[in-house]
Amino acid sequence: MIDLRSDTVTKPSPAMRQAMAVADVGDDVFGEDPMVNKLQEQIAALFGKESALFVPSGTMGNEICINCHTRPGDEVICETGCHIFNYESGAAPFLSGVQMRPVVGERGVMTAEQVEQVISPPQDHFPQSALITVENTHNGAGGTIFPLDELKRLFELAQNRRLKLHLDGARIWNASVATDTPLKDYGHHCDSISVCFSKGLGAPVGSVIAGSRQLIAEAHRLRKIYGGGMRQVGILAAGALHALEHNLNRLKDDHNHARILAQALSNMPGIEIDLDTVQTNIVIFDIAKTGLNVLQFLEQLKERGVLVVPFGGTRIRAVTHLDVTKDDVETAVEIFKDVFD
Ligand code: TLP
Repeated sequence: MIDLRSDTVTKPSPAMRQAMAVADVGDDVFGEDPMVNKLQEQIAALFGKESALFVPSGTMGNEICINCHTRPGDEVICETGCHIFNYESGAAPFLSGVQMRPVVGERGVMTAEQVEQVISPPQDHFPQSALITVENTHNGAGGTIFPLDELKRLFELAQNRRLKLHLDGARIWNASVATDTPLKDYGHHCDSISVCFSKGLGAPVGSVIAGSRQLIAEAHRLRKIYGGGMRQVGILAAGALHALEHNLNRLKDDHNHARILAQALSNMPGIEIDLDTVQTNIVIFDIAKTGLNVLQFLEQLKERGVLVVPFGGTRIRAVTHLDVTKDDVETAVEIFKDVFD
C-alpha cells in the first residue's frame, strides 16, 4: 500500500528502533531522563531559545503555549485554515477559555496589516487580543511556506502591541530545508514554537516546545495538568534525536516527490490544483470537475493500492514522506491516471 494520507504514518526504521532500544532512560517527571534532557537542550539551542520541553503531541504543544500566553476571555488571532483553529477539536476555547479570531490569508499567509486591523482596542467591550499564531508550513493551504519577512513583521507588530506570537512549527523542518533558512531565524521571531518529530522527520511520537525559561517553567506545570507528564520517555526522545540527525536534509526528496505527483495530477482531466501551493511535501487537489464522488474515489484508489485523505468538500490531500520512494510516487501517478480515466 502506498500510504499518502499523512507524513504521520511513517514507521521507525531499524536504525531508529535500535537507537530507541538502547536509550539510557530516567524518570522525566523528575527531570531525570538523559535522552529527553539532551533533546530539549538540542532544540532550545537550534532555535535560539532559553529552554524547551518534550510533549507527547503537536496538539499538546500548541495548546500548552496558548494557555501560557493568554487568560480566559482573551482573543487569539490566527489564519483561518490553521491547525489550531480547525483540527484541534476546539481545544483552545475548551482548555484556555479563549476566543479565536480567524483572518483569511492567501495560501495560508496572513499579513501584519491584516492582523493589525483585528487587534482589539483596550476597552472593556472587547475580548483582549493576547496572541497571534502562525503555522509554518501551513498544512491546510497545502504545505505552503510562511515567508520569514512576514513573520518578522508580525513579530514586530506583536511586540509593539504587547501581544505574544506562537509558531506552530509542526513542519518547520520542511520550511527550513525548502528555503535554506536556519532554524534560529524562526526561533528569533516568535515567543514560543512547537515542533513535531512524528511528521516528516519520521519518529513515532513526540513534539517539543521552546521559549523563555519562564514560559517553559509554566509549560511544565501545564503539561502535568494536561496529563502529559511521562516517565521513562527517553525511548521516544531517542527516536526524535535519531530523526534530527538522519532525516532532516532528506526532506528535499519528499518535496521533489510532491512536485512530481502534483505536476502529473495537474495534467489529468478534471483535476484542479494550484501548483503554487506545492512548496513542500503536501499536495491538495480538487476532484469536483471529474464528476467522481469523493468516497468512491478514495475506495477505488484504495483497491488499487493508494491511500489519501478527503480534505473538505471535493478536496483531497496527499502527503509525501520518508516511507514513500520515487518509484512509489510514479506508481501512484499511474494509479491516479487509471482511476480518472
Ligand atoms: N496534523 C495532522 C492532522 O491532525 C491534520 C496531519 O495529518 O497533517 N500542527 C500542524 C500544522 C499539524 O499538521 C498537526 C497534525 C499538528 C499541529 C498536531 O500534531 P499531533 O497530531 O502530533 O497532535
